[in-house]
Amino acid sequence: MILRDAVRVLVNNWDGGYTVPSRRLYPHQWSWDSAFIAIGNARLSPRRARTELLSLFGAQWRDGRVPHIVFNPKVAEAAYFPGPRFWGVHAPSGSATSGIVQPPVHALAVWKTYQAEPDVAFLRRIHPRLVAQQEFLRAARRSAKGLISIVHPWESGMDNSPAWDEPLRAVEPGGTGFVRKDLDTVSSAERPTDRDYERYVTLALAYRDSGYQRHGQFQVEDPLFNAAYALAEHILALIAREIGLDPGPHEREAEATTEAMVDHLFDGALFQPRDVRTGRLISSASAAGLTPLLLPELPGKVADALIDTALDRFALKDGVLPSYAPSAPGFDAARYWRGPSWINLDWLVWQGLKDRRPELAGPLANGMLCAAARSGLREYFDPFTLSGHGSRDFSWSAALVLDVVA
Ligand code: 2M8
Repeated sequence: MILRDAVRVLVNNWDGGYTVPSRRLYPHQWSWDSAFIAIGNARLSPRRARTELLSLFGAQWRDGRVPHIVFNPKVAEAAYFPGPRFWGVHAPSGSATSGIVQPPVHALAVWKTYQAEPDVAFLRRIHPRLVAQQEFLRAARRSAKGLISIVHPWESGMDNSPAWDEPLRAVEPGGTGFVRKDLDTVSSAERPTDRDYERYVTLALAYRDSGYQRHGQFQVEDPLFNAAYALAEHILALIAREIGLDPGPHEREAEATTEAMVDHLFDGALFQPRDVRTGRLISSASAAGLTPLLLPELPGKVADALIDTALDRFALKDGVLPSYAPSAPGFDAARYWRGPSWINLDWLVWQGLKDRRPELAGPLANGMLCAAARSGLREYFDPFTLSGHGSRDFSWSAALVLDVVA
Protein backbone atom coordinates (compact mmCIF):
# COMPACT_ATOMS: atom_id res chain seq x y z
CA MET A 1 0.00 0.00 0.00
CA ILE A 2 2.76 2.51 0.97
CA LEU A 3 4.74 1.47 -2.09
CA ARG A 4 1.79 1.91 -4.41
CA ASP A 5 1.21 5.33 -2.89
CA ALA A 6 4.86 6.28 -3.24
CA VAL A 7 4.85 5.40 -6.94
CA ARG A 8 1.58 7.30 -7.42
CA VAL A 9 3.03 10.44 -5.79
CA LEU A 10 6.19 10.36 -7.89
CA VAL A 11 4.24 9.79 -11.09
CA ASN A 12 1.69 12.53 -10.33
CA ASN A 13 4.37 15.05 -9.33
CA TRP A 14 6.50 14.45 -12.45
CA ASP A 15 6.42 17.49 -14.72
CA GLY A 16 8.02 16.07 -17.83
CA GLY A 17 11.68 16.68 -16.95
CA TYR A 18 11.68 16.90 -13.17
CA THR A 19 9.43 16.37 -10.16
CA VAL A 20 7.72 19.11 -8.12
CA PRO A 21 8.06 18.65 -4.34
CA SER A 22 4.29 19.00 -4.04
CA ARG A 23 1.67 20.17 -6.53
CA ARG A 24 0.19 23.10 -4.63
CA LEU A 25 2.72 24.25 -2.05
CA TYR A 26 5.89 23.95 -4.17
CA PRO A 27 4.97 23.99 -7.87
CA HIS A 28 8.54 24.38 -9.27
CA GLN A 29 11.81 22.42 -9.16
CA TRP A 30 13.79 22.57 -5.90
CA SER A 31 17.46 21.72 -5.76
CA TRP A 32 17.93 19.28 -2.90
CA ASP A 33 14.42 17.88 -3.38
CA SER A 34 15.47 16.80 -6.88
CA ALA A 35 18.46 14.96 -5.44
CA PHE A 36 16.32 13.02 -2.94
CA ILE A 37 13.68 12.39 -5.58
CA ALA A 38 16.32 11.00 -7.96
CA ILE A 39 17.46 8.60 -5.22
CA GLY A 40 13.94 7.16 -5.09
CA ASN A 41 13.40 7.26 -8.82
CA ALA A 42 16.65 5.36 -9.31
CA ARG A 43 14.74 2.40 -7.82
CA LEU A 44 11.88 2.76 -10.32
CA SER A 45 13.37 4.30 -13.40
CA PRO A 46 17.07 5.23 -13.39
CA ARG A 47 16.46 7.05 -16.66
CA ARG A 48 13.99 9.34 -14.94
CA ALA A 49 16.48 9.90 -12.10
CA ARG A 50 19.16 10.91 -14.60
CA THR A 51 16.73 13.25 -16.38
CA GLU A 52 15.77 14.87 -13.05
CA LEU A 53 19.40 15.59 -12.16
CA LEU A 54 20.43 16.75 -15.63
CA SER A 55 17.43 19.04 -15.75
CA LEU A 56 18.45 20.69 -12.45
CA PHE A 57 22.07 21.09 -13.55
CA GLY A 58 20.76 22.53 -16.82
CA ALA A 59 19.93 25.66 -14.79
CA GLN A 60 23.41 25.91 -13.23
CA TRP A 61 24.85 29.42 -13.28
CA ARG A 62 28.11 30.38 -14.99
CA ASP A 63 29.79 30.66 -11.57
CA GLY A 64 28.85 27.04 -10.84
CA ARG A 65 26.04 27.70 -8.39
CA VAL A 66 23.03 25.43 -8.60
CA PRO A 67 20.02 27.60 -7.73
CA HIS A 68 17.68 26.41 -5.02
CA ILE A 69 14.61 26.88 -7.24
CA VAL A 70 14.24 26.55 -11.00
CA PHE A 71 10.92 28.13 -11.94
CA ASN A 72 8.45 26.54 -14.30
CA PRO A 73 7.51 29.30 -16.80
CA LYS A 74 4.04 27.77 -17.21
CA VAL A 75 3.18 28.33 -13.53
CA ALA A 76 1.71 31.75 -12.62
CA GLU A 77 3.94 34.19 -10.69
CA ALA A 78 1.34 34.30 -7.93
CA ALA A 79 1.41 30.54 -7.36
CA TYR A 80 4.50 30.67 -5.11
CA PHE A 81 6.12 33.37 -3.01
CA PRO A 82 8.85 34.46 -3.61
CA GLY A 83 8.48 33.83 -7.33
CA PRO A 84 10.68 34.53 -10.36
CA ARG A 85 10.05 38.30 -10.39
CA PHE A 86 11.24 38.62 -6.81
CA TRP A 87 14.55 36.87 -7.57
CA GLY A 88 14.87 38.63 -10.93
CA VAL A 89 17.49 36.38 -12.40
CA HIS A 90 17.95 33.82 -15.19
CA ALA A 91 20.38 30.97 -15.65
CA PRO A 92 22.43 30.89 -18.89
CA SER A 93 19.90 28.29 -20.09
CA GLY A 94 17.21 30.99 -19.95
CA SER A 95 15.35 29.47 -16.98
CA ALA A 96 14.24 31.87 -14.26
CA THR A 97 15.83 30.78 -10.98
CA SER A 98 16.41 31.89 -7.40
CA GLY A 99 19.92 33.09 -6.50
CA ILE A 100 20.63 31.05 -3.36
CA VAL A 101 21.66 27.40 -3.01
CA GLN A 102 20.77 24.34 -0.92
CA PRO A 103 22.84 21.52 0.64
CA PRO A 104 24.87 19.86 -2.14
CA VAL A 105 23.52 16.32 -1.79
CA HIS A 106 23.51 15.88 -5.56
CA ALA A 107 26.76 13.91 -5.91
CA LEU A 108 25.23 11.35 -3.56
CA ALA A 109 22.13 11.19 -5.78
CA VAL A 110 24.28 10.81 -8.89
CA TRP A 111 26.17 7.96 -7.27
CA LYS A 112 23.00 6.15 -6.13
CA THR A 113 21.58 6.55 -9.64
CA TYR A 114 24.77 5.16 -11.13
CA GLN A 115 24.75 2.23 -8.72
CA ALA A 116 21.15 1.43 -9.73
CA GLU A 117 22.14 1.38 -13.41
CA PRO A 118 25.76 2.00 -14.35
CA ASP A 119 25.82 4.52 -17.17
CA VAL A 120 29.29 5.94 -17.68
CA ALA A 121 28.14 8.48 -20.27
CA PHE A 122 25.86 10.02 -17.60
CA LEU A 123 28.75 10.15 -15.12
CA ARG A 124 31.00 11.84 -17.66
CA ARG A 125 28.30 14.38 -18.48
CA ILE A 126 27.40 15.35 -14.93
CA HIS A 127 30.87 15.13 -13.34
CA PRO A 128 32.10 18.58 -14.51
CA ARG A 129 28.87 20.12 -13.30
CA LEU A 130 29.24 18.59 -9.84
CA VAL A 131 32.83 19.84 -9.74
CA ALA A 132 31.70 23.36 -10.72
CA GLN A 133 29.05 23.27 -7.97
CA GLN A 134 31.76 22.51 -5.39
CA GLU A 135 34.10 25.14 -6.90
CA PHE A 136 31.44 27.80 -6.50
CA LEU A 137 31.11 26.94 -2.83
CA ARG A 138 34.87 27.09 -2.31
CA ALA A 139 35.27 30.34 -4.23
CA ALA A 140 32.29 32.21 -2.83
CA ARG A 141 31.59 30.70 0.55
CA ARG A 142 34.69 29.19 2.16
CA SER A 143 36.16 30.75 5.30
CA ALA A 144 39.75 30.61 6.52
CA LYS A 145 38.66 27.69 8.72
CA GLY A 146 38.03 25.65 5.56
CA LEU A 147 34.25 25.52 6.04
CA ILE A 148 31.43 26.60 3.76
CA SER A 149 28.91 29.27 4.80
CA ILE A 150 25.26 29.65 4.05
CA VAL A 151 23.92 33.18 3.74
CA HIS A 152 20.20 32.53 4.20
CA PRO A 153 18.20 30.09 6.37
CA TRP A 154 16.59 28.81 3.16
CA GLU A 155 20.05 27.61 2.12
CA SER A 156 20.12 25.20 5.06
CA GLY A 157 16.95 23.51 3.81
CA MET A 158 15.78 23.62 7.46
CA ASP A 159 14.33 27.09 7.19
CA ASN A 160 12.96 27.91 10.64
CA SER A 161 15.14 25.61 12.75
CA PRO A 162 15.52 27.01 16.28
CA ALA A 163 19.26 26.99 15.49
CA TRP A 164 18.66 30.10 13.35
CA ASP A 165 16.75 32.06 16.01
CA GLU A 166 19.89 33.63 17.44
CA PRO A 167 21.59 34.73 14.19
CA LEU A 168 18.21 35.89 12.84
CA ARG A 169 17.70 38.18 15.84
CA ALA A 170 20.53 40.30 14.44
CA VAL A 171 18.59 40.84 11.20
CA GLU A 172 16.56 44.04 11.20
CA PRO A 173 13.30 42.97 9.49
CA GLY A 174 12.58 45.38 6.65
CA GLY A 175 10.93 43.05 4.16
CA THR A 176 7.22 43.79 4.43
CA GLY A 177 4.38 44.28 1.95
CA PHE A 178 4.50 40.76 0.56
CA VAL A 179 1.79 38.14 0.43
CA ARG A 180 2.61 34.64 1.61
CA LYS A 181 1.17 31.83 -0.49
CA ASP A 182 2.13 28.94 1.80
CA LEU A 183 -0.70 29.72 4.22
CA ASP A 184 -3.30 29.04 1.48
CA THR A 185 -2.36 25.37 1.71
CA VAL A 186 -0.97 24.71 5.20
CA SER A 187 -2.10 25.91 8.64
CA SER A 188 -0.05 28.80 10.02
CA ALA A 189 0.65 26.69 13.14
CA GLU A 190 2.72 24.34 10.97
CA ARG A 191 4.74 26.96 9.05
CA PRO A 192 7.29 29.69 9.88
CA THR A 193 5.87 32.85 11.47
CA ASP A 194 5.33 36.15 9.62
CA ARG A 195 8.24 37.55 11.63
CA ASP A 196 10.46 34.77 10.21
CA TYR A 197 9.27 35.58 6.69
CA GLU A 198 10.01 39.29 7.12
CA ARG A 199 13.59 38.37 7.91
CA TYR A 200 13.82 35.81 5.09
CA VAL A 201 12.64 38.47 2.65
CA THR A 202 15.01 41.12 4.04
CA LEU A 203 17.99 38.79 3.68
CA ALA A 204 17.03 37.62 0.20
CA LEU A 205 16.51 41.19 -1.05
CA ALA A 206 19.88 42.33 0.32
CA TYR A 207 21.63 39.40 -1.33
CA ARG A 208 19.79 40.05 -4.59
CA ASP A 209 20.70 43.74 -4.49
CA SER A 210 24.38 42.82 -4.18
CA GLY A 211 24.06 40.84 -7.42
CA TYR A 212 23.99 37.62 -5.35
CA GLN A 213 27.58 38.26 -4.27
CA ARG A 214 27.88 39.81 -0.81
CA HIS A 215 27.33 38.07 2.50
CA GLY A 216 24.77 40.04 4.46
CA GLN A 217 23.47 39.91 8.00
CA PHE A 218 23.37 36.10 8.14
CA GLN A 219 26.44 33.96 7.63
CA VAL A 220 26.62 30.56 9.23
CA GLU A 221 28.67 27.36 8.84
CA ASP A 222 26.01 24.68 9.04
CA PRO A 223 26.94 21.05 9.86
CA LEU A 224 24.49 19.50 7.39
CA PHE A 225 25.62 21.74 4.54
CA ASN A 226 29.28 21.03 5.27
CA ALA A 227 28.65 17.30 5.66
CA ALA A 228 26.95 17.30 2.25
CA TYR A 229 29.87 19.25 0.77
CA ALA A 230 32.50 16.88 2.22
CA LEU A 231 30.51 13.79 1.21
CA ALA A 232 30.26 15.21 -2.31
CA GLU A 233 34.07 15.35 -2.45
CA HIS A 234 34.28 11.76 -1.23
CA ILE A 235 31.86 10.72 -3.97
CA LEU A 236 33.60 12.83 -6.61
CA ALA A 237 36.68 10.73 -5.87
CA LEU A 238 34.65 7.54 -6.53
CA ILE A 239 33.30 9.04 -9.75
CA ALA A 240 36.77 10.19 -10.83
CA ARG A 241 38.03 6.60 -10.47
CA GLU A 242 35.15 5.32 -12.54
CA ILE A 243 35.84 7.69 -15.43
CA GLY A 244 39.63 7.56 -15.36
CA LEU A 245 40.41 10.83 -13.58
CA ASP A 246 42.58 11.52 -10.54
CA PRO A 247 40.61 10.96 -7.31
CA GLY A 248 43.43 12.41 -5.14
CA PRO A 249 42.34 16.06 -4.90
CA HIS A 250 38.78 15.06 -3.98
CA GLU A 251 39.98 12.60 -1.34
CA ARG A 252 42.18 15.26 0.22
CA GLU A 253 39.38 17.83 0.19
CA ALA A 254 36.94 15.37 1.82
CA GLU A 255 39.48 14.61 4.55
CA ALA A 256 40.38 18.26 5.12
CA THR A 257 36.74 19.35 5.39
CA THR A 258 35.88 16.52 7.75
CA GLU A 259 38.84 17.50 9.91
CA ALA A 260 37.84 21.18 9.87
CA MET A 261 34.31 20.22 10.89
CA VAL A 262 35.57 18.17 13.83
CA ASP A 263 37.97 20.95 14.86
CA HIS A 264 35.54 23.85 14.59
CA LEU A 265 31.94 22.59 14.79
CA PHE A 266 31.97 19.59 17.13
CA ASP A 267 31.09 20.40 20.75
CA GLY A 268 31.92 16.94 22.10
CA ALA A 269 28.35 15.62 21.70
CA LEU A 270 26.87 17.16 18.56
CA PHE A 271 28.00 19.23 15.56
CA GLN A 272 26.85 22.82 15.95
CA PRO A 273 26.49 25.64 13.46
CA ARG A 274 29.04 28.46 13.75
CA ASP A 275 27.94 32.05 13.39
CA VAL A 276 30.71 33.48 11.20
CA ARG A 277 29.76 37.05 12.11
CA THR A 278 30.34 36.53 15.85
CA GLY A 279 32.86 33.71 15.49
CA ARG A 280 30.90 31.64 18.04
CA LEU A 281 29.21 28.25 17.92
CA ILE A 282 25.43 28.46 18.15
CA SER A 283 24.40 26.31 21.05
CA SER A 284 21.50 24.32 19.59
CA ALA A 285 20.03 20.83 19.35
CA SER A 286 19.35 20.29 15.66
CA ALA A 287 19.40 16.84 14.08
CA ALA A 288 21.48 18.50 11.34
CA GLY A 289 24.31 18.04 13.84
CA LEU A 290 24.02 14.25 13.49
CA THR A 291 24.45 14.19 9.70
CA PRO A 292 28.28 14.15 9.76
CA LEU A 293 27.69 10.42 10.46
CA LEU A 294 27.51 10.27 6.65
CA LEU A 295 31.22 10.96 6.39
CA PRO A 296 33.39 7.87 5.97
CA GLU A 297 36.40 9.87 7.20
CA LEU A 298 34.73 10.78 10.53
CA PRO A 299 36.87 9.50 13.46
CA GLY A 300 35.23 6.53 15.22
CA LYS A 301 35.21 8.29 18.61
CA VAL A 302 33.32 11.26 17.19
CA ALA A 303 30.80 8.94 15.52
CA ASP A 304 30.29 7.09 18.82
CA ALA A 305 29.64 10.35 20.65
CA LEU A 306 27.11 11.39 18.00
CA ILE A 307 25.32 8.07 18.29
CA ASP A 308 25.14 8.45 22.08
CA THR A 309 23.59 11.89 21.55
CA ALA A 310 21.14 10.46 19.02
CA LEU A 311 20.12 7.79 21.55
CA ASP A 312 19.86 10.16 24.53
CA ARG A 313 18.52 13.37 23.07
CA PHE A 314 16.80 12.27 19.85
CA ALA A 315 15.33 8.94 21.05
CA LEU A 316 16.97 7.16 18.11
CA LYS A 317 15.74 3.72 19.16
CA ASP A 318 12.07 4.74 19.16
CA GLY A 319 11.76 5.14 15.41
CA VAL A 320 11.79 8.48 13.62
CA LEU A 321 14.14 11.27 14.68
CA PRO A 322 12.80 14.67 15.66
CA SER A 323 14.47 17.45 13.65
CA TYR A 324 15.20 19.22 16.94
CA ALA A 325 15.79 17.61 20.35
CA PRO A 326 12.46 17.59 22.24
CA SER A 327 14.06 18.61 25.55
CA ALA A 328 15.63 21.74 24.04
CA PRO A 329 14.06 25.20 24.20
CA GLY A 330 12.40 26.12 20.91
CA PHE A 331 11.17 22.59 20.13
CA ASP A 332 7.69 22.39 18.56
CA ALA A 333 6.34 19.00 17.48
CA ALA A 334 4.26 20.34 14.58
CA ARG A 335 5.92 23.51 13.32
CA TYR A 336 7.97 22.74 10.24
CA TRP A 337 11.72 22.45 11.00
CA ARG A 338 11.38 23.12 14.73
CA GLY A 339 10.88 19.51 15.80
CA PRO A 340 8.81 17.38 13.42
CA SER A 341 10.41 14.37 11.84
CA TRP A 342 11.36 14.69 8.17
CA ILE A 343 11.99 11.65 6.02
CA ASN A 344 15.02 13.21 4.29
CA LEU A 345 16.79 13.94 7.56
CA ASP A 346 15.94 10.48 8.91
CA TRP A 347 17.22 9.01 5.65
CA LEU A 348 20.55 10.88 5.84
CA VAL A 349 21.16 9.69 9.40
CA TRP A 350 20.04 6.19 8.39
CA GLN A 351 22.65 6.24 5.58
CA GLY A 352 25.26 7.19 8.16
CA LEU A 353 24.24 4.32 10.46
CA LYS A 354 23.76 1.51 7.95
CA ASP A 355 27.40 0.39 7.93
CA ARG A 356 28.43 1.69 11.33
CA ARG A 357 25.54 0.44 13.47
CA PRO A 358 23.08 -1.70 11.48
CA GLU A 359 21.22 -2.60 14.69
CA LEU A 360 20.26 1.09 15.03
CA ALA A 361 19.69 1.73 11.32
CA GLY A 362 16.97 -0.96 11.21
CA PRO A 363 14.58 0.67 13.73
CA LEU A 364 15.07 4.04 12.02
CA ALA A 365 14.12 2.57 8.64
CA ASN A 366 11.15 0.99 10.32
CA GLY A 367 10.19 4.33 11.88
CA MET A 368 10.12 6.02 8.47
CA LEU A 369 7.88 3.29 7.06
CA CYS A 370 5.57 3.42 10.11
CA ALA A 371 5.17 7.20 9.75
CA ALA A 372 4.27 6.84 6.06
CA ALA A 373 1.90 3.92 6.77
CA ARG A 374 0.20 5.76 9.62
CA SER A 375 -0.23 9.18 7.99
CA GLY A 376 0.59 8.92 4.30
CA LEU A 377 3.42 10.59 2.40
CA ARG A 378 3.24 13.84 4.27
CA GLU A 379 5.90 16.54 4.31
CA TYR A 380 6.65 16.06 8.04
CA PHE A 381 5.41 14.11 11.05
CA ASP A 382 4.90 14.65 14.75
CA PRO A 383 7.84 12.60 16.11
CA PHE A 384 5.76 11.22 19.01
CA THR A 385 2.35 10.49 17.48
CA LEU A 386 3.46 10.22 13.82
CA SER A 387 0.50 12.37 12.78
CA GLY A 388 1.16 14.03 9.42
CA HIS A 389 1.76 17.77 8.84
CA GLY A 390 2.46 20.18 6.01
CA SER A 391 1.82 19.21 2.44
CA ARG A 392 0.27 15.89 1.35
CA ASP A 393 1.74 13.68 -1.40
CA PHE A 394 5.22 15.05 -0.80
CA SER A 395 7.78 13.84 -3.31
CA TRP A 396 10.90 13.24 -1.24
CA SER A 397 8.89 11.33 1.39
CA ALA A 398 7.68 9.06 -1.44
CA ALA A 399 11.10 8.73 -3.03
CA LEU A 400 13.04 7.92 0.11
CA VAL A 401 10.46 5.42 1.34
CA LEU A 402 11.00 3.61 -1.96
CA ASP A 403 14.74 3.62 -1.37
CA VAL A 404 14.37 2.35 2.19
CA VAL A 405 12.32 -0.69 1.15
CA ALA A 406 14.42 -1.48 -1.92
C1 2M8 B 1 10.93 24.34 2.10
O1 2M8 B 1 11.46 25.61 1.74
C2 2M8 B 1 10.81 26.50 0.83
C3 2M8 B 1 11.80 27.63 0.54
O2 2M8 B 1 12.91 27.09 -0.14
C4 2M8 B 1 9.51 27.08 1.37
O3 2M8 B 1 9.21 26.94 2.57
O4 2M8 B 1 8.79 27.71 0.58
C5 2M8 B 1 12.04 23.59 2.86
O5 2M8 B 1 11.50 22.48 3.53
C6 2M8 B 1 13.15 23.16 1.90
O6 2M8 B 1 14.08 22.35 2.55
C7 2M8 B 1 12.56 22.41 0.70
O7 2M8 B 1 13.58 22.17 -0.23
C8 2M8 B 1 11.43 23.19 0.03
C9 2M8 B 1 10.68 22.38 -1.04
O8 2M8 B 1 10.31 21.12 -0.52
O9 2M8 B 1 10.45 23.60 0.99
